[in-house]
Amino acid sequence: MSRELMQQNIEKAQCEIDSKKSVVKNGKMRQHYHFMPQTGWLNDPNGLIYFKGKYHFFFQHNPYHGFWGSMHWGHAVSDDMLHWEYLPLALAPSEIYDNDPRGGCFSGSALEHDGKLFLMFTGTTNEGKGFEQTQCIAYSEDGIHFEKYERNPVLTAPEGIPTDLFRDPKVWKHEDTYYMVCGASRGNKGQALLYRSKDMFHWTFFNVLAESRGEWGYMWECPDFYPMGDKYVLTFSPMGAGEHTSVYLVGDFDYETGKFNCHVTGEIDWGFDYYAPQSFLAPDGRRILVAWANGWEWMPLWKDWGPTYKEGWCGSFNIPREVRMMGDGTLQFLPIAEVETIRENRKHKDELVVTEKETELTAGDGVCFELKLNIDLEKTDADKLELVLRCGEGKKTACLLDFKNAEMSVDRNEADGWSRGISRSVMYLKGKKELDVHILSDQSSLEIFTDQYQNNHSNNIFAGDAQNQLKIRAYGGRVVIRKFESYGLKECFK
Ligand code: DQQ
Repeated sequence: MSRELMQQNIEKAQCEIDSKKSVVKNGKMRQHYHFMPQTGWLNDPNGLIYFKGKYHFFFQHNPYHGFWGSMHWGHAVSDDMLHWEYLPLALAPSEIYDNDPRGGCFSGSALEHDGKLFLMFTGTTNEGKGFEQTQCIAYSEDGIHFEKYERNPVLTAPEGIPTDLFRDPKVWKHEDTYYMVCGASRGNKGQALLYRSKDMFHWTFFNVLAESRGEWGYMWECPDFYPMGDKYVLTFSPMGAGEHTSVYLVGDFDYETGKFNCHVTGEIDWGFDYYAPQSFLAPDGRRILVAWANGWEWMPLWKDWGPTYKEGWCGSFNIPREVRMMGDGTLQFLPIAEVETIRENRKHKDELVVTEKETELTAGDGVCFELKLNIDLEKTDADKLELVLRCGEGKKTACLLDFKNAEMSVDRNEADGWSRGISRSVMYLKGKKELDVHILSDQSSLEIFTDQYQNNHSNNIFAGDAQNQLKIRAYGGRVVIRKFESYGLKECFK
């Protein structure tokens, strides 16, 4: 019976999607090469996996409205993480443990086991005692149609952890044991709890992998844990940690004791729109990281989720990134190389000297484009470089690289009459001879990567097609750009 109920709920949602998807497709604000829903709301990436020859992305989804509510898992497959085929929804609320309208099937992960695809998710319900979050399982033979495990939930909140702050299981297998890291809160401090299991159905608490001492907030959402070389990386999105939306810790992990000794910390992205990242392994061994390009109302600089709900959708993923580790244990986050396959219309210059006079550049159609600069810091004597992006009709987004103070900022206060805020970060310029800048612009987003992909700003802006100019100028001297390259980027949304 319960299997049928989920199926009915999926079919109902599917009809809704089919009836509205052409409106979204014809919308003016929809993305062109970033992953987004066919209709409705999308937030966290879930269950990312390469399974039976395809990339599978699942996502937190409300198929009914461009606002959060009643969480389903959407599902799509791809060969390149850019062109997607949407599949039937994978999970819909249907059970006593996941059927609250302000709950549903919350975030989680995927694992292949015995040729089947297993999803581990958080069921969120409210039986009158407040929200209760428990960890649950669903599985599929074909990777398309899922069935919830009849003995769900497989894990409930331990003593001392509020039942509404225990969620987002990330599972993996090491040797003959399964492990799971779960986000939690204890005594108002965020925690990543580590569990282990011999069969994925019976779990025992192993250790607290890491916890906030106050600096990283009161609750950790969407933790992830994976090896890189001989180190381990823990990432999470802290609630109540100011402007820090996605944090990474690098350290040593011991499977005997379950102890993680972290000695490097960093920020994945400084922008307003980068949250709940989850990683997975591509078949060629790359560690790929995908996040939700938006944020929550409790964030200090949050304004709202943007105007796209008017076109029947809300939410996209940031461009998938490859994670690499530097010699000092810090991490780099590079847009996936697959982006090169959708490039067109290359423009390049081997040397470009930027003065205080504003110069216009060209990049694709000025809306969907990629820009790469390599700044020669030794020949540059200016204090600052300004890149004026998506400019036109009196609007613009300004990216300022302040060499003197080693600071970077992205100002979207004049971007579109809707967005606001200035995202800021430091740059690591000491002893550097050059500075790289890489920009990806899509219809409603700007992602700016600098400092060897260690200093990144992802911001949504809702700029119209007439905002297609790109300008550059220096302040207090000249900036020498050793290499300038730009491309248009082709349409990928089906
Ligand atoms: N979004 C999900 C939760 C998660 C939060 C609910 C993070 O599972 O903690 O949609 O954005």
